Amino acid sequence: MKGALIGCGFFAQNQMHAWQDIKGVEITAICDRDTDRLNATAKTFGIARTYTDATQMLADGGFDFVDIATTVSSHRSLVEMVAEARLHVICQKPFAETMQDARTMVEAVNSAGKTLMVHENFRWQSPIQAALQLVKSGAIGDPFFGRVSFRSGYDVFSGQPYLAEGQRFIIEDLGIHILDISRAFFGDARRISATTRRINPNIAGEDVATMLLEHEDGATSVVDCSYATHRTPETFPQSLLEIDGSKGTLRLDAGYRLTVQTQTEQIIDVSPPLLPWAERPWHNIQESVQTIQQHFVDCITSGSPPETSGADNLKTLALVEAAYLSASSGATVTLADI
Ligand code: NAD
Ligand code: 89V
Repeated sequence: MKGALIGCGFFAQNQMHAWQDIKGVEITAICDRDTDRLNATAKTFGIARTYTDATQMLADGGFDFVDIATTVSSHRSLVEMVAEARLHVICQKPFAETMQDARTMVEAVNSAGKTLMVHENFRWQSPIQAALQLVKSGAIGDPFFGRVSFRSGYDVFSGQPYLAEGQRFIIEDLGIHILDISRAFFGDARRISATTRRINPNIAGEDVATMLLEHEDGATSVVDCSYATHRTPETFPQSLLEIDGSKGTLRLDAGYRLTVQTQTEQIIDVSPPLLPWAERPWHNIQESVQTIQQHFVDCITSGSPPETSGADNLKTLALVEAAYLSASSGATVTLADI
């Protein structure tokens, strides 16, 4: 299977490493408007075909899928171009700036009869997968309450300066992952209420968000995120879990320590492996990049829809929109209205 990548920035380096390690996949062309980033990436990964214009790369073709690793404002036009070229597409989160853009992209790729997956990788982290498997196996009975928590003081702005500039920050960039994890455990939500704060005076958007979700099956989850939390141990980029079920509880604590309490107590080390190209503390995220990209390839091969397909991601994006609406209005928002 041959692929092409658009966007050779900060995070695309992880995607390129992961493609290199996925059997049967070769990235044959890359594109970035920034020639320094383009050439540096071509050199690191030995890519001969380089482009500064995605239209030209798509016209030349020679690949089966396109990996879009640009920031959100370019997603709609790029996804539509890839759909027009009748290729499979994997696109980074946040998938879209508006629900309308997201729905249009899903429709465009659907009409082309191709696979569309959103690179929503946090639910694919191996510690989260270990917890999900336990809950799905019925180990703690029916889950009725959950907390998915991401609190950190890590400086994300040095690697991704654009995060300091947008009017929206933590829900759109990070909360989107944490809301998606909540969906993976508890299913879709009926209603959400949220509060936000900006603690760091040097950024434009909110860096603290607390969200309360009422899920369709009656479970409640609290999704809380902060980049203004300075504490030890610094847990970046770990998502922590507390789940209460009818037969027991599960906790994923700092240091990838998973505790399951039923009649007995089980403590499991679910530390993610350190892939050869990965580095701490990002290795947890980096491993999930490889897992999600492998899932994309498997889905194209088998013809089955990805778990984090474009259509699925509409539900996560709706939670993001609803959370901002709730935070600004002070009201609880019904997801069906988004
Ligand atoms: P970045 O700004 O470092 O890189 C984006 C690159 O895309 C830039 O080099 C830019 O020149 C290029 N680009 C933009 N529009 C283009 C176009 N139309 N044609 C060609 N090149 C174009 O950004 P980043 O930090 O790498 O983030 C990229 C995306 O990845 C964002 O949406 C971000 O939210 C996401 N991200 C995801 C994770 C994760 O764990 N899933 C982690 C970090 C970032
Ligand atoms: O995963 C992400 O989307 C990143 C970070 C972990 C820094 O929030 O932007």
